[in-house]
Amino acid sequence: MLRRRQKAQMIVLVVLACALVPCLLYAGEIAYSFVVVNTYPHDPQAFTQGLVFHDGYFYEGTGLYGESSLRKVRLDDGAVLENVRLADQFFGEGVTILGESILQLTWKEGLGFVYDRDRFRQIEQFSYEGEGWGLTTDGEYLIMSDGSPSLTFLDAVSYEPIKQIEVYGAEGPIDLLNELEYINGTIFANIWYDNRICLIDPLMGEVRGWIDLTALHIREKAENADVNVLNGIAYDQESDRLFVTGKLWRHVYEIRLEH
Ligand SMILES: [Ca+2]
Repeated sequence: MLRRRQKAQMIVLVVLACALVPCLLYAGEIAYSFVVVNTYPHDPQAFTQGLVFHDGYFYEGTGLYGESSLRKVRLDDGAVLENVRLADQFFGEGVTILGESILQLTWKEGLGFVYDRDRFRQIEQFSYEGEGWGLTTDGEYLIMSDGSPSLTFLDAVSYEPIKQIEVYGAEGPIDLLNELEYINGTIFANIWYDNRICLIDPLMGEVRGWIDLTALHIREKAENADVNVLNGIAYDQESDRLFVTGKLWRHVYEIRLEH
């Protein structure tokens, strides 16, 4: 009888602890609002899987088998200045720039492509385990997502995995992490089929905040009923400009965060 009572008390304690701990640990998550600063044209045929900004241009990776590409895109009018088509058996995914190289993942093919940034030509390939989704860099490592709550840090020379972090917030593990952008010490991540961008501590994987971009998705949907999900985050380090778009969206939005 005593044993049963102790057991019941323990269950109550565990339940209380489970209820309280998330509040204590994750009270720091910030809900950011945003304002649209500028709107730019985006190719509505571009199934955006990777987006990065460098020196006045977007470098955009698009997906789908038979349609995947790497593009150099002009900001002001969305003109595609360079376009490398991937072979039909590759589904293009995340894109980032490190030094003079552009790197692009593929979804289930386990193969990454390295391009010379200026000549826009493929110069190297590398292999990795699992699926490729988003890709970014902290300037030292490549950081990739694979559709799970894990982010894998790869050596930038050998492409070997160095470490992995699990992204976790008040909602628990954050699954389906997609396109990425490392911005001033925080990883910004799209989440597949979610209108929110998740802000992540790159050291331990804790969620620092959220940006709810539902209003932009509604705006795109009003123009094109077939529009796909929010996906694509790029940052202009020189001018502190944050850009977002989506798959088949007609616009890239420059947004400013507020909270
Ligand atoms: Ca990005």
